[in-house]
Amino acid sequence: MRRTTKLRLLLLPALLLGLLLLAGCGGGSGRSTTSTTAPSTSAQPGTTGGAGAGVQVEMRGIQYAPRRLTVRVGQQITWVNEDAVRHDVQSTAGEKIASPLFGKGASFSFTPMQAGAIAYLCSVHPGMDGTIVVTK
Ligand SMILES: [Cu+2]
Repeated sequence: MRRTTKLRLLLLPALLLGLLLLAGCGGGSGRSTTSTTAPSTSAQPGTTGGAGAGVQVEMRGIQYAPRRLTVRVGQQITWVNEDAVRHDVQSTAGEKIASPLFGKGASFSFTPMQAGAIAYLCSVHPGMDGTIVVTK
């Protein structure tokens, strides 16, 4: 008898908790997780070449590579799509970049004219984004 009571005392909170969890799950359905804007991994030396030489960003595997790039004012950046799906380049901060969507093998070029940071993304693929740091 005593044993049963004890067991019930233990079971009841567990049961209630279970119900709460179930209710919580049911109510919150349909919400997709938004892409976490992960702080981009600390600057890797993305800069290549000297004055005037353009730099290339590959669009591969639904990512920009390199994701973070440092260029100089006036240095041309060319995005090349290596994926079978179309991508674009749309800036969200800094100098304005707005490319059309383009498919495999196509490219888009942009030459920054101001120092500063440019954040950009692909309007099609959540989480596909990049940063350009433009130095003088
Ligand atoms: Cu894309």
